[in-house]
Formats: sequence, structure tokens, C-alpha cells
Amino acid sequence: MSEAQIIEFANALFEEFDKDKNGTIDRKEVRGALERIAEANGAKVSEEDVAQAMKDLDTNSDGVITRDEFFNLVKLSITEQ
Ligand SMILES: [Ca+2]
Ligand SMILES: [Ca+2]
Repeated sequence: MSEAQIIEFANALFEEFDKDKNGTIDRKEVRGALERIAEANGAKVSEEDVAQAMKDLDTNSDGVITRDEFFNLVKLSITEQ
């Protein structure tokens, strides 16, 4: 994937997670996203799952995930493969 494709992909994903379109992903929105993924696998989302996802995504620990934080993680997870 080229840099531009990664950004486009991350942007689309961010828009999908950011349900209220306020430019950040909060804990509730993370939970919603996880639940959708879990549902597809017939699994349940626990508080620990949400907490772990927040820890991974919210790198400055201010309780919300900004576009930059999200992009960094998407970039990292794509380029590591
Ligand atoms: Ca939001
Ligand atoms: Ca943050």
C-alpha cells in the first residue's frame, strides 16, 4: 500500500468509527466498533477489551482518540506486516 492509500484507508475507517462526527473517537465509539467486529465473529466485548483498545489507541491518555493517534496506529499496523 502506498502512503496515500494508507491515509485514505485510515480516513475511511476513522469516519466510520467517529459516529457523532466530532473529530475524535471516544470510549463509547471504540466500544461500538469493537462490538460490531465481535458480532461478526459471534463473540462478546468485555470492559477489558474496551480498556485494552483505548490503551493501544489513545497514546497520550486524554480519553479520546484523535485522527493523528488513529493514523499512527493504522500506519504502524500496516507497515509492520
Ligand atoms: Ca466522536
Ligand atoms: Ca488521545
